[in-house]
Amino acid sequence: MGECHARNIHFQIPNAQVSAIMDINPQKLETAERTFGSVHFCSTALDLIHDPCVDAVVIASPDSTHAELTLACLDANKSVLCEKPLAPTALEARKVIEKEIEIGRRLVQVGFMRHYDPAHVRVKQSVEAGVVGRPILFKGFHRNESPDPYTEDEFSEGVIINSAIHDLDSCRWLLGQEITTVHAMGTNTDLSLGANACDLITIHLSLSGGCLGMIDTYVNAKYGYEVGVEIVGEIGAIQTEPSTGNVLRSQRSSSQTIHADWLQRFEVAYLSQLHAWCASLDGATDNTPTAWDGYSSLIAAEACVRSLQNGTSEQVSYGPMPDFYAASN
Ligand code: ISE
Repeated sequence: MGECHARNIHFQIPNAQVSAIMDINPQKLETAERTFGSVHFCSTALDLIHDPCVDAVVIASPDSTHAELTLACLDANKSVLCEKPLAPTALEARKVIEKEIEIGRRLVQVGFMRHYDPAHVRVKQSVEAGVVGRPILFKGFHRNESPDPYTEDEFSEGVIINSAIHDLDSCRWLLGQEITTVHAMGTNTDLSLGANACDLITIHLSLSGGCLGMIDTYVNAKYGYEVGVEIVGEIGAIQTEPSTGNVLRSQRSSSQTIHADWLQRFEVAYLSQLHAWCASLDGATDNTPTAWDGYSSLIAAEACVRSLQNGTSEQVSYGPMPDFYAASN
């Protein structure tokens, strides 16, 4: 992800450039040197954050480091685009919110890039324009070709906190409602992952505006990468269009390619996300996903983890959204 963001910033965004890079992988650093030339190569993330030539920071490090590094950026008074999840736990995400409010300026954007995917944006605009009437059902599907290399013990939690968190965020964002109850179920389709590793997770939800939701996140789909949503309303329904490649006709059949991964599927969204982030650094008013979105999605995701573990429906309770975040929601 870091490489994708760095290339986009350096080569696609006017008035922005990569000035420093930190990566624990020496091979990535060699590639970066060839790609970006004379940037500062920092040996620690903190060195990069405090480097005077750095105005703003993109965090694409392992999930467990996100909150700690975001807080370091806030301490240095630097804006940050942090990949999801904002933190390994909602408790740590709360610290980010408290720090940002204490500073009194929006400095954190969370990498929920679906907010910049044209198909998702069209669905949101249509729903807001009342085209389907009052929304009554959200349906989301999310397929990864193969799972991340989690251990069996942390597998199911990883699927929820790292993958399904996008679906939980989409649901909140597209409907403009908060998730109030979740019920998650999981199954293992591949014993080589360990019998307790749920590579298919379904989540049923209810939302504050009376809408219901159903999500399936299947991280071992083998055929490719796909994400989509449908919103059913009282007088209509709208879906994201299938995002596939050109139609190939051959040997009396026709076929379409399917994306391999999120980098292909969300190529346009990743770039638009950076455009919006950089514009917000220049003072543009923005609607970008906030630390509150990062926190709320983690609260919902943790409720899903509890639900999966206990076989229960779980209440989701965030507490009231601080006024500080109201303007952008
Ligand atoms: C990955 O980390 C992402 O963020 C992708 O957008 C998501 O679709 C995938 O499931 C995650 O593993």
